[in-house]
Amino acid sequence: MAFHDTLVERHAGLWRRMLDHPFLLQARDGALTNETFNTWLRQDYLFVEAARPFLGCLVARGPERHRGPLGEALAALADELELFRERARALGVELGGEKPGLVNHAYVQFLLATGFRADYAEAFAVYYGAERAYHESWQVVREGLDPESPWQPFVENWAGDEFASFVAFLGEEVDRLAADASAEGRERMVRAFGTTVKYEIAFWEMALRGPGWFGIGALGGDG
Ligand code: MP5
Repeated sequence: MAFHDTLVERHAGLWRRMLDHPFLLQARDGALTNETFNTWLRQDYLFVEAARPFLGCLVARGPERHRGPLGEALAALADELELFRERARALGVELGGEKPGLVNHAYVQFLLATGFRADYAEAFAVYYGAERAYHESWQVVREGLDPESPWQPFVENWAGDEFASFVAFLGEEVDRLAADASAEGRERMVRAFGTTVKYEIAFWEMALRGPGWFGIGALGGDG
């Protein structure tokens, strides 16, 4: 088995839990409320904005062969943020008026700490985890979402063929990095991937429960 699939296999229970998350199943089945979707929308907009330096860090730290493709992915985040703004306008949602919830804040801190301080291979495994997670999660939604739904552009963004090719490329590069890593280095990649999947589950859960901070509620937020 290729190492990129071993990453999922080693966390098969968590991966299944993520793909079976009620947010995704309800979105697929037409049972998700607009309010819950809009919570995800507002929080994920902040997440993508704040996570950009993580990818910038990979561009700077990675091997020369990653500079082009990851540089393009970084530039493409500007279009993705525009997609969020355009959809928010269409849905009558205000972006930027909300602070990052605890899960969002923690996930971003994890990305930045990993990007700046962990082995490059470990940080790359985290990036792969987040991108593959979104690819497969939105594929679940695609199975049942009405193609006319205002949420459909997000399905196309992450479940479509172009993103599938990018995730496949990342998988091949994960394999190359793993082949060059020590046994301990590969274990660090496995563990970091698992932490990423946990954050992905927590992020869907946050959309359902609300973006507050424990004990502080909506008064929370970053700063
Ligand atoms: C992604 C995302 C995908 N937007 N949000 C979360 C919580 N996880 C993964 O990353 P990208 O850079 O938007 O494709």
